[in-house]
Amino acid sequence: MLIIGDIHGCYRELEELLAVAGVGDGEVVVSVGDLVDRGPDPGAVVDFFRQRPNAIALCGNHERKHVRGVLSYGQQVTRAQLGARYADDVAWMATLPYHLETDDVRAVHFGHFPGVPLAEVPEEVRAGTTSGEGRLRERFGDQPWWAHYADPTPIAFGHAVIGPEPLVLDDRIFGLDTGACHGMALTGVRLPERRIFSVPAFADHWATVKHQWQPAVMRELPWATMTFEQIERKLRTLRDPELGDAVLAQVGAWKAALVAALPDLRARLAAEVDRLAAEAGDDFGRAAAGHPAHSWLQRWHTGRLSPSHLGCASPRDVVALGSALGVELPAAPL
Ligand SMILES: [Mn+2]
Repeated sequence: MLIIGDIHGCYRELEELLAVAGVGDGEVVVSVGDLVDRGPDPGAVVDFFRQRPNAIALCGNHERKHVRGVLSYGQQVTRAQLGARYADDVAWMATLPYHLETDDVRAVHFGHFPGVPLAEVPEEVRAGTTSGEGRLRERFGDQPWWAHYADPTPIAFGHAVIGPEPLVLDDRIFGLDTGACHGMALTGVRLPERRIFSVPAFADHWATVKHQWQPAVMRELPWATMTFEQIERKLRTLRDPELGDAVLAQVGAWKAALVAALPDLRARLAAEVDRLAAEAGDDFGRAAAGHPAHSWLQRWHTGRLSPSHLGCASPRDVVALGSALGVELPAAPL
C-alpha cells in the first residue's frame, strides 16, 4: 500500500511518484486527501482515484470545503477548472471516508486524538478544518498531536506542509505533505514496509494557476447582485500586477457607468413624481401604484429615498430602476 500526501491537482507528479515507487495495478494507492485546489489538473487526479480499482481517497479539508459549499478563491478556481463536471465530482467527494484504519496501518488527512479510535475523533479534527485545528490546540496546546502518539501502529497524515522533506518520527509517524502544489515535492510512504518515495514538483503550480484562472473565476462571480461595497473590495483584492487588469478594468468601468447614471435617474424620478403629483393631487398613491417605478416614486414622494444612491445597493437595483424609468443600462460587466 502506498499512502500519498496532499496532491492538490498535481497529476504529473502523481504519475511520476507511482512510477518511481514501482506501484503495480494490484497495490492499493491511498491519498490522505486534498486531491484538488491550487494545482493545474484536479480533474485528472480525481479521475485517477474515482476510476482505479485499488484506490482510496480520504476527505481533506479542501474536499470538505467543496462539499459544504464554502468556496474561497482557491475553490472557485477548482470549480472553474472542473467546469461542467464540478457538481458530479463534489457529489463523489461527499462519499469519501475521513480515515483509514487496518490492523497494521492508520491514515488520516490531519488530526488525531491519540488513544481514541480514529472513528471516534471528530470529523473536523480528522479533516484539519479551522475548527478542528482549534480543538487540537485546546487538547494539546502548542504541541502537535503526534507528540502524544505512542502506539506502535504506523500512522500517515498530510495537511501541514512540512517542507520539501517529509516528517518521519520513530519510523511510525509520517507527515507526508511536502508542498507539491508549491513547487516542493510529492511524497508517499509504502506501509507497512515504511519506505518513503518522493518526487520533486515540476513547478510552483499555485503561483501560476492562481493568475491563469483569475479571468474565469471573475466571470462567474455574481457581480450584479453584489453590493457596490463588495464589488469595490473584490476589485481591490483581485488586483494582480502579473495578470494585467483587463478584466478588472471592465468590471470597474461597468460599475462606474452605473454609478454615473444615478444623477440622471434621480432627475427623472423627481420629474415623474412632480408630474404625477400635479395630475393626481392628493391621490398620489393611487396614481403611482400602476407605474413600473412605483416603489421608488412612493419613497421619493415621502422623503424616504436617499438622494445619493436612490435605495440601490447593487448593480441589479440600478438596472431595475433604470428599466422602470425607461433607461437601459448594462446588466452585466463581462
Ligand atoms: Mn493540503
